[in-house]
Amino acid sequence: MALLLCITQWDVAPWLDRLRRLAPGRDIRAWPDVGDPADITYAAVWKQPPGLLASFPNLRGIVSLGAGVDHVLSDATFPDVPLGRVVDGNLTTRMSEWVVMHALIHLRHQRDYDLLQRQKLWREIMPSPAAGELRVGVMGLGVLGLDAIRKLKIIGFDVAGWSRTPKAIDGIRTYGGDELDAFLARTDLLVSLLPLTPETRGMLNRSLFEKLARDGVLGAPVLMNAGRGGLQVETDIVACLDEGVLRAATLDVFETEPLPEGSPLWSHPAVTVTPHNSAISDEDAVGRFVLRQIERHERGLPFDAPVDRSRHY
Ligand code: NDP
Ligand code: OXD
Repeated sequence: MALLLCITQWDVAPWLDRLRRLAPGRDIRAWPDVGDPADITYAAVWKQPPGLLASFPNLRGIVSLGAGVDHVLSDATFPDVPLGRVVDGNLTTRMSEWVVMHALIHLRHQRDYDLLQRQKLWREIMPSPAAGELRVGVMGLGVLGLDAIRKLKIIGFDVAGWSRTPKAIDGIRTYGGDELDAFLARTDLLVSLLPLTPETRGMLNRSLFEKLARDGVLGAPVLMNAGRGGLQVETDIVACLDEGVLRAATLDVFETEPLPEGSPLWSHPAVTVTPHNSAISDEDAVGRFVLRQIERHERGLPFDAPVDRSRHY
């Protein structure tokens, strides 16, 4: 009965230390030092090598070390065992901080003021709308989208949300899956907090950007994406920025990560890049969460945040 930590692209050592400290009595191993594959009953994973999980004959459950699971489910040989994902209050709060901060940066022209400061120019940028004049649309009303939209609303933004199934949120206009065009037509600043699934892949593209509101207070619509890079078509983003279809883009996630040195997004004057850290994880909290999921499963209980594999999220 062993828990395998299978992490690529992050340093596994601190995770292993942390989990062993939190659960000293448990047999915890770190890939590639698996030992006998028959010992592995649970796996906690971030971008596992394809085929690896299928090689454990006694595997009973898998927990993604992130909130997203596209990195886990992209493995065609993914075994038929329960899959859980991270839902953590700290992670959710961090994401909302990122969303609110960047929405305010756009509202208050902060990137333009940074430029003026470097030129020692004392100048006001007008018009300077209030939050209530900017129509923010949040795509994805799950754990992250719901928290972000409520916090945007508290700041005073004119918010609305869109999700696959319709939602009723007190005081907030919401749109269901088939109402995407109406949602886009009232949106000046689009925030994507969607998972990457076969349905959402590539949907942040030119045809969607062209449906955003053209009469907003910022002059042209703004895109913010912290969902997954696979949602966006980066050549369309750059072309739409250059043509004025979009005014600006703030991106935390990219088609290829780390963002390649040659990407035009790095130096585009209307693009803000953050390195997939909008929702910084508290590793202790995530470690405790993962161990709690395994304890629950051992007691015959479902994971706290089970993934529906037919929906891919
Ligand atoms: P949830 O599963 O709680 O919510 C997903 C939301 O997206 C739901 O509202 C769901 O609709 C909606 N959705 C899914 N598919 C569609 C679709 N085809 N059309 C319309 N709406 C759709 O996820 P979280 O909020 O916890 O996380 C969202 C994503 O954020 C993660 O999957 C991950 O990719 C990303 N993420 C990024 C991080 C970062 O650091 N950049 C950190 C953490 C997460 P419905 O409500 O109807 O089910
Ligand atoms: C996640 C992430 O899915 O950090 O949690 O992207």
